[in-house]
Amino acid sequence: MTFERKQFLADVGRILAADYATDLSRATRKELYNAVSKAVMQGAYADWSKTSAGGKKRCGYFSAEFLMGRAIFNNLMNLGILEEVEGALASVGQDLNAFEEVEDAALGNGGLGRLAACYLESAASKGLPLDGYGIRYRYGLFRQTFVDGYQHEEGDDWLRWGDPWSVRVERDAVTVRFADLSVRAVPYDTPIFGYRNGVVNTLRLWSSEPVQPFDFSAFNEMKGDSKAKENFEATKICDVLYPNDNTMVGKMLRLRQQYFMVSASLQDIVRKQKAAGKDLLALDSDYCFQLNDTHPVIAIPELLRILQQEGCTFEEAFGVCSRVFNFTNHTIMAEALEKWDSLAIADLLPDVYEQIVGCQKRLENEGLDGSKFYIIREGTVHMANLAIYVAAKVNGVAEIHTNILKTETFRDWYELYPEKFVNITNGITPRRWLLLNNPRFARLIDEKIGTKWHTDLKEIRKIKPHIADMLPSFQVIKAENKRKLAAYIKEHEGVEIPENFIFDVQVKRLHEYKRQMLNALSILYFYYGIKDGSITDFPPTAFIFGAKAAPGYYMAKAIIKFINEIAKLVNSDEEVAPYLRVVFVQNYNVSYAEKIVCAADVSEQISMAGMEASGTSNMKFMLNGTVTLGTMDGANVEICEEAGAENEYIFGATVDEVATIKRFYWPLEIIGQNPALKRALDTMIDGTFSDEAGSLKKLHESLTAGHTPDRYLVLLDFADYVRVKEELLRDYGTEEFWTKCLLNTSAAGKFSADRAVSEYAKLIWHIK
Ligand code: 26Q
Repeated sequence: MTFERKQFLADVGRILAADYATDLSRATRKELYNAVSKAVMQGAYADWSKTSAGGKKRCGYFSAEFLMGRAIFNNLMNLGILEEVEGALASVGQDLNAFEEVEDAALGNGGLGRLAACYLESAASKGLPLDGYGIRYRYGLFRQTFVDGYQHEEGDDWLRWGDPWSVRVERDAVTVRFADLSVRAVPYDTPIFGYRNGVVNTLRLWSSEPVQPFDFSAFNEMKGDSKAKENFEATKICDVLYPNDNTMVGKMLRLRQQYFMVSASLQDIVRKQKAAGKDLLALDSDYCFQLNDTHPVIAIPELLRILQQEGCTFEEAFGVCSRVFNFTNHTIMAEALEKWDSLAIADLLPDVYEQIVGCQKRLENEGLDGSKFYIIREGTVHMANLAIYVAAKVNGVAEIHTNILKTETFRDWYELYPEKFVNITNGITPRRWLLLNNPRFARLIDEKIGTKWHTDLKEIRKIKPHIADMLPSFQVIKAENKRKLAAYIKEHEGVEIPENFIFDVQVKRLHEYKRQMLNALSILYFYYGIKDGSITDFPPTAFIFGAKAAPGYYMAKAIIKFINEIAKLVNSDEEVAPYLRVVFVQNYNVSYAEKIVCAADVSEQISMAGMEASGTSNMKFMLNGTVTLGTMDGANVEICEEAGAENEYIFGATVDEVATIKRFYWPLEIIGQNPALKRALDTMIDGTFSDEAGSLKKLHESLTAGHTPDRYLVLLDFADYVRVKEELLRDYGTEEFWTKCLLNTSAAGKFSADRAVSEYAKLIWHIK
């Protein structure tokens, strides 16, 4: 996009006048943000219509979540006009950085949703024809605050001021039919700008509306108000993102959401194919679809239904589906694998259910062992099995995860269809996660090796011979990033973190398997150790947490309360003040992550081995020059391979050890042998912390009592964790330590989302 300052400011002025009857000198921040964004959109429109014009095979990324974060800075950077716009605004006395207060688009929970966002950006930057399809939730992920240490949730009213980055495409609206209700699906398109290559792909999010905008029969006193109710139900479908991560909640409205987005997307695409006079049986020469976990898997029976409605036989339609659909699994947690009550689907979507039955029958007709291979069993539909049976390719998201899928979770299916299973290790976009969030570090790298790494992250290994040179500047940059983060935390959380402290960070969704508890207990261990003199010369460390808990996840919320209580205890104790600080930041989101990732000294990736499919924050920290304190889980394993295990801090039971230990695990023995651990645990029940609600007591029980105490082996790994953590903290600040940091950056090439989408394109999508 070429940039002309005068023209740009004139455009902004025109939009301000038209939309808000105001001008550049009087506009509020929100008005100015909307006008600047719209001016950019209009400027890029020609490229957008050019790219989406078609002509080559495209992939649709079907996902219930797209965690895009803030659009403006990324878009301006990718269009190559960040400095120009900043300058133009400065020339009229306005500050681009004021847009830092613009809220994130938080239409996702965590890793899976952010991965979708990174892949869209990377695909556009690689010139790959990938478009996102999802739901335009009226409310995104809840906003989190803490009240007396407890999480409180508020609605995320992200559309209050409109969304200047999307356009409503009325002409592509379709009708989605449920047994009890028909709704209109209207798409809103958001441009996805490639990094300085003129490519613009599309994120298409569907919004639900009543088929009949207003029904005057409501005024007919002879009739009931059933239509009015129906209109209300129609808008409700897109009301809110379900705030769950790695757990499934079997709510009918969630099923409606899933069907709504895939039905709308497929109807839209089939209609266009027909209008272009294409043979629907050859749909796979123009399209393929990636199913982001099981959430959009109902697309399979929906396409079967549509194709038969268009005159295909079941077998023909099945053939098309087996060529266009692919499935990514993001979790081995049993509670996240979607299962739906057959009756629920049959009631809500009878024609779709019929197709699922068709798949089950087809599978039975193949003479497969029904105890191993089923889609419907005992009145339950297993969405992952449906996906694996039909899809062309099934992939896990890190080597270790794909191996677990092959040997455990989906072992029987893997033995049946070995050629279907592939691994594509996750990746992150280096534009948002280094160029944008850590510009000074990016410039330091540019100075040494040029800018090729911006679009080919493997190049970053070339900094290796320059590491010694880079150390002083790197330390200055990190210190500056830490200062900025500390100031932000001071302002937003009211906690002071001295800048000479080590910043030890764990940010991710709150889940028992991610073991924030392990981190929390280690802090208590250090705290009491410093107080009783058994730990001396402790390196001053700030433990920084960020995490949202699913509102219905009792234990996760209890862990937040526990950590907030620890923070209160530690931060108000003058004796330990020179050594310890604890802060749990509120409302952790993409924009907070951008500030935190560039300022961290330690990246905590401490899940129980075998539980974290991949993790992606581990990659973000690594790229920004942070060592990993972690278990051999998810992508940590590959991080060790790339950077050398000697440059990370690894502890704990491995997947194989976990499997054997779990069979005879008895945590009380461990507690008995470790008085310091016992003291840390006792704080949950001995009155150290206020616990009127009894949640800390329940936490204590989850670790020590019941049928399966300590399911995630927190106590088993505790001693090793503390040992390695102390070793890390004591290494901090040495030349050797800083060298490790930069070796991590230099080895992060593999974890580019550019590499990941290229693999998808080549191995799965067959697009260029
Ligand atoms: C399912 C049904 C009903 C309601 C909610 C859900 C639901 C929603 C979100 C289930 C799971 C999720 C999210 C899962 C997720 O984010 N998984 C993470 O995916 C990342 C990207 O691959 C991995 O890096 C992480 O390891 C994995 O935890």
